[in-house]
Amino acid sequence: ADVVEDQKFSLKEVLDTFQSCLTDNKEILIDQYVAGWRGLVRFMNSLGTIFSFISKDAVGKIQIMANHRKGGHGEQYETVQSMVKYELAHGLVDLTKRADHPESGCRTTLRLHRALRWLELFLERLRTSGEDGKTSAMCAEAYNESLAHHHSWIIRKASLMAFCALPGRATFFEVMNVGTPDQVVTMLGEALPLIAEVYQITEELYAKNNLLDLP
Ligand code: 1PX
Repeated sequence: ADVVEDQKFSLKEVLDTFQSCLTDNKEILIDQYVAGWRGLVRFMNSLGTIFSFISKDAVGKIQIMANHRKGGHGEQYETVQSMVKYELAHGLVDLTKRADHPESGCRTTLRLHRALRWLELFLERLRTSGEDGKTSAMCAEAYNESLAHHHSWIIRKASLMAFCALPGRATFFEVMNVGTPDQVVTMLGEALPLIAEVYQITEELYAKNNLLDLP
């Protein structure tokens, strides 16, 4: 059964899920956003156990968001916009230091949001890379331009080490299960603008509400 599931898994479906989180009036649906992350984590897990420390943290954050949705105030967590409004109005966010709300939706989403920027930069490099492009270098560059700014020295070291275990571009494209390298490049070209838009909308919302440095 596992083999069959693995065969069906395609990165295109995952990126489609991300795109579906954007509503007509540019709100971001948390269920779809979280589902997108679930799919990415599944993809990452298929690349090897060396990524499990990353996967563990991501799954924890995905779970926190799913719990908010399932909780008594779940409807307030329908979109990132409604979540920000609700949590700020009710003092549910630690704004300057970690205190009573270490699992606020706002700070948890901010972590995923920063990782989304890494994803955007990494996929853009993959898309424009040549046949002999080195995935580990692309991944490290994308990381250093984004998430690394928010990580401690030890996490940065561990992450850069893990990236070295990434398969080469050809294998990586195969694992995506999208088709030929040309089809992967086309798919990425279609998906990236929407990922960038989701990122941009969240970034502006967080900037407007002074939430970009939540502890
Ligand atoms: C075709 C490309 C698809 C690749 C899919 C890969 C999906 C990766 C999902 C990664 C999600 C990472 C979330 C990290 C959130 C975070 O920054 N957490 C840190 C801060 O949290 P805190 O609660 O303490 O404030 C936390 O310290 C993180 C710990 C784990 C290390 C995170 C390293 C992130 C590197 C992301 C690159 C993944 C590379 C996978 C290779 C495919």
